[in-house]
Amino acid sequence: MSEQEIKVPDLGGADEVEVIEVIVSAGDSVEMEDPILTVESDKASVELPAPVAGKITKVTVKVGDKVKEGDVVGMIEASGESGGSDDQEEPQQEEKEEQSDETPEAEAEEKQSAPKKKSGGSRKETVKVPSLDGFDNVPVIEINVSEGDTVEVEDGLVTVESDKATLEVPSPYAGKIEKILVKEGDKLSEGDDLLEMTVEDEGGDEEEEASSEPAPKKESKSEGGSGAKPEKSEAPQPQGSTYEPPSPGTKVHAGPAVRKLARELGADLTRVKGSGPKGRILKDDVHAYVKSQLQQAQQGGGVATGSGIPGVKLPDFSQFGEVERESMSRMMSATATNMQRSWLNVPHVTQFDEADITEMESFRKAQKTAGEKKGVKMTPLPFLLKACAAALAELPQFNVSLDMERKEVVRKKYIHIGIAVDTPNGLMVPVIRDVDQKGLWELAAESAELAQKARDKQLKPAEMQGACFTITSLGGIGGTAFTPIVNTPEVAILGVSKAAMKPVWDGSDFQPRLMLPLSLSYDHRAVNGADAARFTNLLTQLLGDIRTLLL
Ligand code: CAO
Repeated sequence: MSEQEIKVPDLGGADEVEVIEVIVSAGDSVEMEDPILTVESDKASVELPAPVAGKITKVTVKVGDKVKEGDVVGMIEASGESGGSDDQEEPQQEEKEEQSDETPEAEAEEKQSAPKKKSGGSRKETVKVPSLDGFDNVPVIEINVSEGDTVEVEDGLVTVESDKATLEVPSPYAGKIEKILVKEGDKLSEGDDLLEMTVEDEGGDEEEEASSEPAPKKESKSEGGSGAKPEKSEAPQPQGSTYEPPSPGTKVHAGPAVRKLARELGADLTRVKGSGPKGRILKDDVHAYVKSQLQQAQQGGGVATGSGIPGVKLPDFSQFGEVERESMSRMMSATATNMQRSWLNVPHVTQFDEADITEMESFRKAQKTAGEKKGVKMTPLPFLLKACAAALAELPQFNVSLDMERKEVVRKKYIHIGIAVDTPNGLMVPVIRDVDQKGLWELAAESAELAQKARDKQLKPAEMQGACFTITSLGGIGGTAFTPIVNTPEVAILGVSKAAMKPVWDGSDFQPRLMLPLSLSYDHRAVNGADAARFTNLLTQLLGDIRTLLL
């Protein structure tokens, strides 16, 4: 076991490059060639490999540091049989030197394949693979052009990827793609034929197009700041760390290992938010993105997730006045998610009606003394619970849930009803079981007890589960109507507003009647409008003559 320095190898001509990702930490075990760091020049993102298999004992650089060939970036304790450090480093170094020795030849070859001076007209050119930053036999992962396309100098032709870097081969000419000579998966080396082009000559004695400095066009270049010099200026070079995503114009800032991971997991990098320096996408970002997508898909039952609805962009509110921020409570954030899920998944319709509760209210008020004896307050809620239970029994299409994955309707043989309770911590919905089997006093006592438990944060999870339907009453507060959001996977919810005295025509006269506004929101996939009107109709009959609740 011997400790050795990890040095920056030949950087394919770049002088100084920036460390954009530190992949390992002290204590990590690595195999030979496992990536240690990612560095980025204005040409490419490259992962620096472990020179030997072993344990990292020290990392001496951090993100943002500039390094050059020969710099020590850390220490590694070589494991067992992988042998002496020098033996391991040497061949690699030689290999690199061989590659850099080849560079002048490559340059010469590129110059040969660069456009020649012409005095007008067009000519055929075979575009060859330029120097690939020392890489050989690298597979084509993407062909960015089609036959017949017109391209400009520097437009990306194909993307190749070694296990260390992703490189885009730019066009050395402006012209038309005649024939593509490679396909995805082909392995390319410097000098291989790539494609044939018809190149338009602008004529005159102008300089060769390809001799001009390639204009920066990729994110890794435009962000600059690396201080790395272009490898060569004579001919266009492969552009590193680029990937042409499906949506045109979207740029992705990620290293080869991250791209590889994203491809393996099927993640679209254009949708992943980078948390690295300059918004660079890291492996953790890809993992987090995939995890969130899976969670959303599971929670949403595969419906309406990934709907592509653009998020709401927030302005800088402080430009309008003083603001302060506070974290959402867990309950607020859970409610927000539930509301949004329901709103996006359920086609909502709200049916409005009014019930004449004049008699019901006289009866309720007459129970005041009895209530005091029992220690229970009789509010309109128990009557609403009883009426809804009767309506659910009469119109069982409201007592269902939809299983869209299996294309099944789940019919419930029980009647449990949730009641929305306004608490200082947010909205909670305890559930009263078997409402159809309980009397008004029992319902009054149970709803008061559950509402109190909700306010005291004493509800158990089981007390908030299993509802078939929900009642949300704002009657004690005010308002004439509202459009409640269905508490999925239920298919309907009854909103109740404040009862008010109104003149009601009885056929010969206007009579003062206490009218209770009802707002029934329903999932239009499960319930049709006629049934919704029947449901509220039935409620108004039951509440209008509470004797019918006994039938
Ligand atoms: N019209 C007129 N008065 C009404 C009424 C109505 N529809 N509903 C209740 N009232 C009266 C009650 O009779 C009571 O008056 P008295 O004290 O004079 O008898 C008063 O309003 C307060 O009632 P309450 O709210 O204490 O009791 P409740 O059984 O009607 O409601 C509960 C219980 C838990 C539903 C309620 O307290 C609550 O939290 N409501 C808010 C629910 C909510 O926030 N929904 C919105 C969800 S969507 O964001």
